[in-house]
Amino acid sequence: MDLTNEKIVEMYKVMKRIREFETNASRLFAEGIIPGFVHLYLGEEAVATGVCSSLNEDDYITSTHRGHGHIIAKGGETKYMMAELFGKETGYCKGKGGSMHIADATKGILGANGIVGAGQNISVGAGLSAKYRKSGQVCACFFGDGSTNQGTFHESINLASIWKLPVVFVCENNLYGISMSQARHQAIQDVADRAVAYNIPGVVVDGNDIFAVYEAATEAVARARSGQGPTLIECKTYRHKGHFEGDPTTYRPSDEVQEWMAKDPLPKAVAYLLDNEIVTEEELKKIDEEILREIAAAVKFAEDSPVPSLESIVQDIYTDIVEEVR
Ligand SMILES: Cc1ncc(C[n+]2csc(CCOP(=O)(O)OP(=O)(O)O)c2C)c(N)n1
Ligand SMILES: [Mg+2]
Repeated sequence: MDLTNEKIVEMYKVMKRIREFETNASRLFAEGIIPGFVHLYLGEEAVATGVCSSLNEDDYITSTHRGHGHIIAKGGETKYMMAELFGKETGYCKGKGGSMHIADATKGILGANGIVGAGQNISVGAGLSAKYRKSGQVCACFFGDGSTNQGTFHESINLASIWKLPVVFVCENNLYGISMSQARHQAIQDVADRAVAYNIPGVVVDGNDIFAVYEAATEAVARARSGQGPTLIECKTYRHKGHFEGDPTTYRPSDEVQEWMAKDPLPKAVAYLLDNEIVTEEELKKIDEEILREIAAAVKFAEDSPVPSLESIVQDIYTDIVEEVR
C-alpha cells in the first residue's frame, strides 16, 4: 500500500480522537449531562477512519444514528459536535438536533441520520449530483447490517449500479440491529453477497483492521471516481457498548463480547506503530496527550456555551427558509 508513515500516524490520530470523544460522551451521558439518546462508535473506529482516509476533502459521506466516528473521520469539529450533544447554542445544529442530526456541508458531511437506511438514498443523490456536474467527487455511504433489510438499501444500490454512480457503500456489520443478532435478521452471513444482485463488486474485510479497510476503500473509491460505479464493502466489526448508552446488552453472550474486545482496533494500531518503529513510545504519548487535551477542550467549550434562547425555538424553521428563498 502507498501509505507514508506520516499518513499512518494521521490515521491513528483519527481513531484515537474518535475513541476519546466517545469515551467522554459515554461518561457525560452517564452523569446526566448529555440529554437524549447517544449511540456510540466505540470499537468501530477503524471503519470510519480507513474509509475517510481514502477520500478527498471535497468528497461526501452519509452517516447513521451511530455517526460520531464518521463525522470526526471526515473532519468534523469535535467542539461543535460536543456542544450539539450537550444541546448548546454553539453546537452544529444550534443545540436543536442532537447526536443524530450533526452535519457539516463545508466538509461534505451530509448528516448523521436517525432514520435507519435513509443515508443510502442521500448518497445516491450526492453521487448523481457529482456525476451530473462532472465534479469527480465520490460519496461514501455508511450503514449498519440491520439497515440492509430495508428497501432503501436495495433501491439505492440498484440505482447506483445501473447509473454507475460514484458511491462506495460501506456496511458496518457489527452483528446486531439493536438486540437482534444478524443470524436472526437475515439468512446470509456476508452482507457483501447482496452485491451480486446488482452486478457490482462485494468485498468482505476485517473492519477492525484499519489497513484492510483503507485498502478496500481506496480501490472502491478509485473505481467510483473513474466512472465504473459503486462497490459494496462489508466491514466485520463490533460495538463495545450497547446499542444506545444505557442499554444493558443482556442479549450478547459474554464469550462473544470477550472475543471481540480482544480484537479492539486501537491496541492493534498502537502495536503496529511501535513494532514498525513508526513512532517511539514517547512520541505516541505526546500524540495521545494532544488528543486528550483537544477533547477536554471540546467538553469545556460545550460546558461553557449557553443553552439556546427560548426565541430560537421558532428560528431556522420553515418560515425562515421561505424568507431566505425570497
Ligand atoms: C426506519 C427506521 N426503522 C427503525 C428504527 C429504529 N432503529 C434505530 S437503530 C436500529 C437498528 C439499526 O441496526 P444497524 O443498521 O445494524 O445499525 P447499528 O445500530 O448496529 O450500527 C433500529 C431498528 C429507525 N430509527 N428507523
Ligand atoms: Mg448493526
